[in-house]
Amino acid sequence: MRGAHRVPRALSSDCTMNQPETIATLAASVAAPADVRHPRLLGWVREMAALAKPERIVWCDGSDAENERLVAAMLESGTLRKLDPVRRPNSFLALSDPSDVARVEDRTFICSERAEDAGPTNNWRAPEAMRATLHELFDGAMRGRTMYVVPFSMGPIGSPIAQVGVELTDSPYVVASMRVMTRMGRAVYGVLGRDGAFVPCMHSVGAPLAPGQADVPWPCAETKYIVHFPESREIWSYGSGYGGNALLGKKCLALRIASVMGRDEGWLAEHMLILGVTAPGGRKLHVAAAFPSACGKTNFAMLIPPRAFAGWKVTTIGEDIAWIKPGADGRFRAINPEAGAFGVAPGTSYESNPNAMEMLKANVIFTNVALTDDGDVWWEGMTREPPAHLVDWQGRDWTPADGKAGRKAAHPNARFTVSMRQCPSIDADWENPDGVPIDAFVFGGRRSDTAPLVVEARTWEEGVYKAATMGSEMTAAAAGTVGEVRRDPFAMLPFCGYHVGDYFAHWLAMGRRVARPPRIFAVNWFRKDGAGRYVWPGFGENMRVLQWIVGRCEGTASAVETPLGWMPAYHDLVWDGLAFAPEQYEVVTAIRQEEWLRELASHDALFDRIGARRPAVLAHERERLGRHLIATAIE
Ligand code: SAT
Ligand code: MN
Repeated sequence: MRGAHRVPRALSSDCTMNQPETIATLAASVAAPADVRHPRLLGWVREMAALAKPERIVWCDGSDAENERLVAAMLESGTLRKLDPVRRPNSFLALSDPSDVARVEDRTFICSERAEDAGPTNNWRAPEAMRATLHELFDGAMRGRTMYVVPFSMGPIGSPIAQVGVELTDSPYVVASMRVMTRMGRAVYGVLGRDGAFVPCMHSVGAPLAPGQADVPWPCAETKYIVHFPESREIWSYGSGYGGNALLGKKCLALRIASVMGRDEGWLAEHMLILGVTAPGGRKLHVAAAFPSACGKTNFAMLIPPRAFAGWKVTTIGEDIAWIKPGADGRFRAINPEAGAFGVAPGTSYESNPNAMEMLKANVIFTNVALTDDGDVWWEGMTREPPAHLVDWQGRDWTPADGKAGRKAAHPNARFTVSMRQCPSIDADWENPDGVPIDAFVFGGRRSDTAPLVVEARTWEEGVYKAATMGSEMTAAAAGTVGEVRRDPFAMLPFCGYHVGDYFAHWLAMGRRVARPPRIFAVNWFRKDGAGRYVWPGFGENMRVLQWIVGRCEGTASAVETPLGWMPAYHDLVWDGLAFAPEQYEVVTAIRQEEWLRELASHDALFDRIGARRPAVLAHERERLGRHLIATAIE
């Protein structure tokens, strides 16, 4: 495998003898900038350097000059190629090792002190044993490489809701990406002061270099570990340089560790986009919506209303993660802890998401998309006709004939990394440290059948049940079987850092913590007809559903009661400018008894897995739903 060379142990200890690496020289090389005055941070960096044995240490300041140096080095090493400066100014393409293209959920661990606190949906290892494994893996892991100290803030720097992390990494690609995805740089050292709290995040691609050994463009290791210690709030990641495996502020800190903080401190860390929506002459509402990875969150967050919705405005606060806290006004307030988007490129086009396309015009790091002959990027779905020739994500020639034969030019989980600031629909309040008040929660999966276009829960408890039992067909965002339905509670299955039964209980309790809890809706844009075609047009047309949700929150939209909750009748949605017949509406909204009996059996299997920590309220909701479905003659 390209890039996965591990230095044999014997050789690596020889290197130690050739390169005198005494504690004294190490300590000298740890010398931190004057504004780092935090003994615990210094001690940790020193300890990690002694373990991983990098050749040098760089304390990152987040400056343009530093970024330019990193980029220059990555152009030199082949990690990045520069795209055409006119077509795609200041933008770069990285092609990963073909073995390192997505999150590795089966290599992701929650090492709580007790196994039962990780729960049945997480991989657990005893912390002691895991620490021993990690120490062995990280011993000398950074030999021949630079260890970067990357200080970052999730949330605006210095804001009371922000959390600080420090990532140590031997990947310059990770440093450049963290600079886009988080508030990274010198100001964070100031926030830390002498004793500020931070989450230590240790990362190595796991590919040490022997003296004279040539590097590869995308170093990584066959063995991968993405490890969280929830009690001590630590993250260790080994062997991957890709996305959520390596940019540790995102899924590892802002979801897995933050979900534990939220449980302990009375808030929520969620896999949700946040958007603002304003009707002509109306009040501005805010919606937080959870979908599994690669189910169109970025598209929904940046939705452009269709022509018939003149005067409606949708603005973007976040597109992947929300931190939600009870506010003094009796409402939930949400912030986006991230500063950038790490979005799925394939399928993104001027038809599906014009805002994203505008956002991607300059200053982007693309990963695993295809390269055009004129130095620009392309991916499946960007244009109707593919270019006549491309270099694919593995660096091979590609023509439309290859596409017809089923070979993708871009990897299905190819990504763009870009600052949220460049998003044309960015909300004026997106960095407001008080967050925005949430009016509605929306939960959605990718389902060809069973789940209707939209349904509103009658109560908070019914909404929590819907979110807890969400299912979705798997996408390429994680290694696994694409297309298979899996239960993905709250779209948090791979991201909840503790027992999922306790997480449900936490949600139930949080609904009682605010005087005005948001309404809860479940949506499904992905229903198919008998011929396997998507029926709902999706994208901007989702505005029609969003409008109904706004109307429900405002008390103006009507609905019919179904066994699942409140649903819009055909005439409750606005159809101006879209030819969508009642028969098509029937296909996307039908509640079929036989599908729902199968669905309930699958809910039961989930709850069986959860065991005794399933809140009794959800058992009660399950019974009620079963009764409703059987009592109502449907089909
Ligand atoms: O976890 S990643 O950030 O790589 C992508 C995702 O799953 O949404
Ligand atoms: Mn995500």
